[in-house]
Amino acid sequence: MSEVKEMIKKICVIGEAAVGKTSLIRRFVLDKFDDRYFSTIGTKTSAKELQVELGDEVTYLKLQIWDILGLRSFSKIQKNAYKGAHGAFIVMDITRKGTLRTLDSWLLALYKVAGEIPVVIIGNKIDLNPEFQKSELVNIVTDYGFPCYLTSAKTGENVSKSFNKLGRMIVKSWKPFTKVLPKLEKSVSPEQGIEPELALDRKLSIFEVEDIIMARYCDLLEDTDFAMAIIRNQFKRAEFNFMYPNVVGLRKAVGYLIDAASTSIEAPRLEKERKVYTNLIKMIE
Ligand SMILES: Nc1nc2c(ncn2[C@@H]2O[C@H](COP(=O)(O)OP(=O)(O)OP(=O)(O)O)[C@@H](O)[C@H]2O)c(=O)[nH]1
Ligand SMILES: [Mg+2]
Repeated sequence: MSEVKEMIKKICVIGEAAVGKTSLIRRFVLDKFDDRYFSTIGTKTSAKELQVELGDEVTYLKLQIWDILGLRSFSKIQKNAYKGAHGAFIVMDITRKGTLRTLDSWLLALYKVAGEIPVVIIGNKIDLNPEFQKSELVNIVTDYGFPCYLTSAKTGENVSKSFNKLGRMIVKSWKPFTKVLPKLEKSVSPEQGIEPELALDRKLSIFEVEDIIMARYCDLLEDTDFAMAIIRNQFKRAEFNFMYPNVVGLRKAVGYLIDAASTSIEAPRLEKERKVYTNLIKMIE
């Protein structure tokens, strides 16, 4: 008789901005696609169940899928989101060759937080360049032995296959060929996106400030998913576009965020938090 197991596992979808992370998740979970681009505000989760069969064993694997914005300035949000992940996709856009060179820096940031978890590499938007050679993708991952797929969130090509593969790897507790982290730590330079800790005597960019405020707000509410839902709503209410931010808009959005937390956080704590945000905004160059 076959054995039946159930598991709930967290996976992250990471990679540069606009490579198609949200679109891949949308295709997999809802079987839909949208040509318009709305960059993900922070993180957003969704869920889908897979059935993984290994020999006599059937595993019902519920994937909690974390969609994480790709813009590099949001490294705090990104790192927070990797905590406790059991698997990840690193997504690249085959029509933007530069994104193919970003694997190591994403992998390093992920593995520093989550350990050497199973990873599947995605070269997305294959519908836009069907001539693209898979070997180009395979070459950049040979050292690790990660599986790779050329996908299209638009047509659905290889999307379910990629999720099924990652699911199987998680159930089998897959590990990379060699210890990856020490090698990456030597080879990836800070300019490749791994930001040094913030020195508080320097000026900050508005994106850095947004990143710190959003990450602090998630810590404050002790529930990233809930906090991100509030952030999305309040940014919308303040008509604040976090990709094209300005100081006046950010100040207004932050005011709304503080108000929205007033039912769950005690006033003195919230007042302290408001002061931190106000001071951060003053530090914008
Ligand atoms: N032709 C084509 N377009 C795609 C594909 N996947 C995504 N796109 C488009 O690429 C743009 C960016 O897609 P998103 O899924 O929002 O990208 P993202 O990686 O989530 O971006 P961030 O949230 O900013 O990090 C959108 O206009 C999508 O419609 C694909 O496979 N083929
Ligand atoms: Mg997105």
